[in-house]
Amino acid sequence: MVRDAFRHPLPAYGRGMKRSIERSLERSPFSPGFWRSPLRGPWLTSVLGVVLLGGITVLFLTGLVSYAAYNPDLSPVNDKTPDKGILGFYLFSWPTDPHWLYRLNQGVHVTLGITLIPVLLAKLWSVVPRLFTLPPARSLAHALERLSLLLLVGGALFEFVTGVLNVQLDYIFPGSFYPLHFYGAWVFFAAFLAHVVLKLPLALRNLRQIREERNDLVPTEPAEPTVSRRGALWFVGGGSLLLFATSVGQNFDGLRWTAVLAPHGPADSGDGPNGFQINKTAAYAGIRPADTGDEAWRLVVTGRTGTVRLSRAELLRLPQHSAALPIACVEGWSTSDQWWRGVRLRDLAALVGYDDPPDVFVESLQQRGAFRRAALRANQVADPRSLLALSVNGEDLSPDHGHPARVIVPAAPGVLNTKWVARMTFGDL
Ligand SMILES: Nc1nc2c(c(=O)[nH]1)N[C@H]1C(S)=C(S)[C@@H](COP(=O)(O)O)O[C@H]1N2
Ligand SMILES: [Mo]
Repeated sequence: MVRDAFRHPLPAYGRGMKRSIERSLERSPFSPGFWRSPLRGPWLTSVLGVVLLGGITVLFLTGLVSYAAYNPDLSPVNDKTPDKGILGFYLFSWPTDPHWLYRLNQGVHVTLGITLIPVLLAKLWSVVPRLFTLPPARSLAHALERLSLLLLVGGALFEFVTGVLNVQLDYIFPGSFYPLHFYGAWVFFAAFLAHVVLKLPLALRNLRQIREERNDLVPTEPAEPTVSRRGALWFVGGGSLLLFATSVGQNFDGLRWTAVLAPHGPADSGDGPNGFQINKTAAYAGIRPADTGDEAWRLVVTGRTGTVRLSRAELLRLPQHSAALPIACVEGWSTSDQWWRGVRLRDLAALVGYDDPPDVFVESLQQRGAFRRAALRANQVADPRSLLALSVNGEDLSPDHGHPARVIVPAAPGVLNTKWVARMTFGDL
């Protein structure tokens, strides 16, 4: 009886089951019939792919350059990626010319990254049926290819998400954004390169051909089109343009009000000489007015010949110099040139025994926070435009811009321009 049942499984039940599995497979993303958009096909995927090839290459290069700008091989504080090993092979002494170098580099990196989001999403949408290809791997080569796609897609999403979160949410990963975004970039770019080598010839052929080859992206049962492929491209491009137009303004003082998407957005930093973008306010950084007053505050400068303590009045009696320089933050916002005035860093180095300026380690009054100290390289200290600024645009620094004194260095990332400076230690780092 039991054996009989095995040999003749309940016929009606069995057939019904098979049909219902088939039907649910048809409705599931694993079935080719599930993906019906007539927009999908080699042409759309190729166009988006070629745009990303250019865009992501620029993102990678500006990212590497931005990383070098942090002086990550200057101990002890700048290096957030001490295990970088050979990934730091290309590091170079960040120059001080042209003085808008970091502003341009980072503006391009962040603005382009934001602008490419719709293109990336459209590209992923255009190939999403392949995510559900069955069987998962037909051969070892196919398995390896799919694994590399996992790194590619995962890497892309990871880099875009960490980048956007860092820009929008003010460093929600304290101190760890740099290693995440940096190592992630190498993994992503390696997979990206492999993908380009494998697919670029095909993409170019798809773009040149009048009649495209059918491939697995073309739906087997296409739905009625609701928009042409060109229309879809315009839609993606329009999305990119909108993102671009609502973020690029954060790099220009007069246009900042247009940067409605930018977190620091339309300026809230007030009018007057100190009325330009503020990153962290004095209150946020926990700077107490009692510690910055003329009575309490002293700049402690240490070097070869010992330690010198200077009040603000004494600093003002040293030779004063001016420099027109921007603040340019890693987050992709920057100010136009501001007119800073104060004491040259190299004059402070000379005060403690260095005619030939060495590196300097700068510490602020701030007790906590990632950016309360920074190391500058000798070439940055030596530049005559590098100042310990006491005033800006003809007025004393405001508390939020770093009163009583702040560092300003040409072409350097904003984070190296330490505010509320308390101590400077000159010497090779
Ligand atoms: N002490 C201290 N200095 C600091 C910071 C900080 O948080 N604390 N932020 C840095 C960063 S990330 C930037 S972009 C600039 C911004 O300067 P601003 O607020 O005057 O525009 O200050 C830098 N100096
Ligand atoms: Mo910054």
